[in-house]
Amino acid sequence: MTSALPYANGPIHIGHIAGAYLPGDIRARFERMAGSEVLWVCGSDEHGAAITLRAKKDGVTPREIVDQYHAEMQEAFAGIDMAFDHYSRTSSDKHHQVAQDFFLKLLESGSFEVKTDAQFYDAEAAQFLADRYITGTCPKCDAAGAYGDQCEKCGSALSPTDLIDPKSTLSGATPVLKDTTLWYLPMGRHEDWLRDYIDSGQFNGEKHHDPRAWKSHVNGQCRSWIDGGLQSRAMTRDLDWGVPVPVEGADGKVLYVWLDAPIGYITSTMEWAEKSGQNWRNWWQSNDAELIHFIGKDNIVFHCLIFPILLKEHGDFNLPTNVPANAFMNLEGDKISTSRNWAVWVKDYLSDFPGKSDELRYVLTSIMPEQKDSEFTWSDYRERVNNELADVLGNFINRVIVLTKKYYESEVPPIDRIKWTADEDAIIAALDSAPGEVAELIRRNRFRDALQTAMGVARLGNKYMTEQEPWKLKKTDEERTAVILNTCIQVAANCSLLLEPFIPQTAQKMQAAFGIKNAQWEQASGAMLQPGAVLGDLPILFEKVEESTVDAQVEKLRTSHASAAPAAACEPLKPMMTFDDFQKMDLRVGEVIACERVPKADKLLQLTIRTGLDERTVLSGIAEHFEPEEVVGRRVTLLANLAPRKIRGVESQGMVLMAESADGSLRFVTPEEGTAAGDTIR
Ligand code: B3M
Ligand code: ZN
Repeated sequence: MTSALPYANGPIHIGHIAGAYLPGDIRARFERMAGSEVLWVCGSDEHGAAITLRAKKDGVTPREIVDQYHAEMQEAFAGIDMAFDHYSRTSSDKHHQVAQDFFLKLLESGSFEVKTDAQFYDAEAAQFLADRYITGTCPKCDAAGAYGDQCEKCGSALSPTDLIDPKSTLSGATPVLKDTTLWYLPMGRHEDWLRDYIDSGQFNGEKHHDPRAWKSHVNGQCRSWIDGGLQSRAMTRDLDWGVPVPVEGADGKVLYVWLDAPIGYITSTMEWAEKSGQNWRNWWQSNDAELIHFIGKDNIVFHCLIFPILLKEHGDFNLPTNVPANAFMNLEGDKISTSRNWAVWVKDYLSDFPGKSDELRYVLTSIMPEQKDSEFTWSDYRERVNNELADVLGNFINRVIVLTKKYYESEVPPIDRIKWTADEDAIIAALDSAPGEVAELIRRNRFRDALQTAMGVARLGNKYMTEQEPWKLKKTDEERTAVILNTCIQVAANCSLLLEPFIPQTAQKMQAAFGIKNAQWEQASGAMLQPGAVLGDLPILFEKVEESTVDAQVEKLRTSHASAAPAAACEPLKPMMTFDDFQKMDLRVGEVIACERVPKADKLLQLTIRTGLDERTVLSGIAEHFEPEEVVGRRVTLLANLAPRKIRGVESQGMVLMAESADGSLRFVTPEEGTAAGDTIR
């Protein structure tokens, strides 16, 4: 099993954990308890534009960036108990060697098409530009700041040459197209077998996996990529940071990060195998091994289409049997954003809530974005910790320990079968079925349901104790009291097993008190602790969270977000222009007299504007910010002599000026009261 290699360009936040790491940890912990042969590897992804852009921004080298965050990320993962078998890093010599060998094997087998292509080159920075280093106006929705590979406003996949007025983010200069040699992966060649692999779980004419075990949003995204036609993708880049292309004369060229990073899973396995005297091939090249990738939804194509092509072309590797990608987790009503500092950093959480990693694991698992985006709020965090962990699990376990100590000097009391009732039968039946139910849900990657099923056992025990009221019976019916307490103790012991994959620290404290060593899943049963066994002491498992505590966290989020805003607010100044350039623009006051949505274009509004010269149609990418009725009647600033362009079949004649703030919100540039349609703006 693998979890996505996090880019070593920033700290780990709770969205990362809920997305690609907590699922892997829960599954790995469970399989280890179930006695399966399981290996869970990960590592830092240290190449790619994400790293070099951060280095440029901070004025340091990529090596300094990756060294800092490789260490920080490992610390954060350890702090929240991500129990990887091995955690590697792709800047290591070992990985460079493995990735280069992999590339050469594919080169020899003719997997690539070598093409000389025009690529954008920044003469001032003397560097070819990766897609993310080029920004310009989106040809689809007119939005400024679209990247060479994608417009974040309308989501369109772009190529750098599609951009209008492209600029280099390194120097601001207009890049020039310059020929360079690139090694392309002709993905179109693989369309037929990929379609079988995704749609029917077939590979090499045999059943490979059950496609119904895959999440529908994963299959869906792959299918739409395949149906859209698989374009050839360049697998090398002209950059100086990355795995050098191991070909004579390819100086200054590196492997595309999405070629080298997934191979990082293999390197990580090799390093683990060397460390533990195992044979890595048993995990990647053996017929009875399964390969599961835990990732976020933005990595689906790379893990379900591109990496399988690379593995198949290499010829010796297994392909993934499941890629249960999670969606995204949002935070307090907004997307988590590193650049806007809108995040709960794991490191900060652990210092604000020392010893509370299980509380965070519990909440993140409870709201895990398994099928669709979900939302973390501090009030929800507080409610779940207080009402579920503290009031149900913590309260139940505490009463079991306290009452057993008070009535039986902490010894498990014997059962008198005469006093056994159907109530106990029901509890034991639940204990017999829970382990199988939880196991099945975990293996189907339904971690929320698995956790709630395990917590259901604690809920059942708590309810049973409250209803049976052993503290009342103690005086009048000793034997019945013993039956009830013994049953509660069995429930508590099962909770300590069933909950371990989710909240390992708490579970292990409970197991220690119950004298359970080296807990195995199969130990879960209705008679885990025999009469005479002695229960150890246990402190209160969960402290309640005060409202003021979470209010402070929300306040901290808002202020840290605001503090980040000024830095991010000002986009870099565009290259100088001349007065003549400015003279070419004809800016007018316009009045919006009608406004409607554009069918199938959820970002666009169609405005009808009275300009004093005429009434004209202008399309504007503001549909996510304004309702049509909010726009009608406004005075706007209009660039009136912009060449008309057809967008989504509608001719747009001009552009309405908007001011974009750091948080992405848009506002109109409104001419003052007293101006009228047709007034010239100078
Ligand atoms: N470094 C993470 C991301 O896209 C990316 C995953 C690589 S897994 C091989 O955020
Ligand atoms: Zn766009």
